[in-house]
Amino acid sequence: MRLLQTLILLATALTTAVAFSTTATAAENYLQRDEYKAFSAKMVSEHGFKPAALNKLFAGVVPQQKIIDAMTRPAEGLPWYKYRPIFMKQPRIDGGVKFWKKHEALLNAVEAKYGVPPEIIVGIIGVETRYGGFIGKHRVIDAIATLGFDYPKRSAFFTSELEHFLLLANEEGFDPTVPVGSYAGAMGLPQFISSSYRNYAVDFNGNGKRDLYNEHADIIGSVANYFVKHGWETGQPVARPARVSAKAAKLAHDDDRLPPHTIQKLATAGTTYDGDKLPNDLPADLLRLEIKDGFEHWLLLKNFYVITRYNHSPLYAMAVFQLAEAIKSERAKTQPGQITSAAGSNPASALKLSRYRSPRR
Ligand SMILES: [Ca+2]
Repeated sequence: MRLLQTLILLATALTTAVAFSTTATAAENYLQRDEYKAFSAKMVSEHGFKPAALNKLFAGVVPQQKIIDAMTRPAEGLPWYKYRPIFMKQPRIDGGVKFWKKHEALLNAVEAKYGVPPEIIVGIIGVETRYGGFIGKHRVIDAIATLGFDYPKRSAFFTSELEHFLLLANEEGFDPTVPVGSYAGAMGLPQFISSSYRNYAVDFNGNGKRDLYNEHADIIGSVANYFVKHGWETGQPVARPARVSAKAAKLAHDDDRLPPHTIQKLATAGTTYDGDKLPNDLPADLLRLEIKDGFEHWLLLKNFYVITRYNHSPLYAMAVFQLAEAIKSERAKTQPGQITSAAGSNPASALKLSRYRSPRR
């Protein structure tokens, strides 16, 4: 299966390469550009790449205006009440239950090793790629070269990602013209960018390579390892629905940050929250999300911040959390008597999932 997929991808890449050779002119690709020349010189001097091989590779890489366009209008710019329905749909919840069932043994083995509960891993993969249903359509090399060389705002970051990508291709033994991914060059089912792939992906099935496209052991294990390396606290909650006084509302924010307050401080200011009482000295924060007729508030714990290390938008992290809870709740309906993992979430918010699925207020 993998060989077939590789052959198909390779065939696609070859077709594309032929198209490039007939349509891309020297003026269109990057070979004469100073940005490329500096990058190439670095790859040669620091990593021993051959100039001729780099030129051959980049002869088929042309700037992609559609990638720059996509960068300038991310979904995370939407208000919460428009962002949430993108992910909280019944097919995506059902898909998560199905994915969990199919990979249950792996999810359990990964939780035993890393302490990250299945629903969070399934939630991430569900938000990122609908469990592999859509992994992106851009060649990774086109995406990160375009953003590195033609998007000045993030040029340093994406030029570094391009460097990581070529090193990754060498380390994992793949052809750098083959992988496809998001407009920002994120790869595989968990959508790892190149530096994350190199730093946090794991070979969980021990076959000697880290494959985030085809090997579910590596895919699931890598998401968990990413969370652990960014401070996931096993068994701790993520977030709770909250109600706030006018005074507490002033402590709420809408960007990503480590919890600067404590449960006690927020309670004293007039915050109440669903679920069992949390320790007074636990670091906590308040998130404010825009709904149609105002704002809703959430109590956040450290693990919510850890989810924002995957994508810095609190909207993203909340979508992952709510999808995870919805999947866990849906799955519980078909698993009578089974004790589901309580780590990273709480029974109270699971019980409130009917509210999550109700039409917008
Ligand atoms: Ca592997």
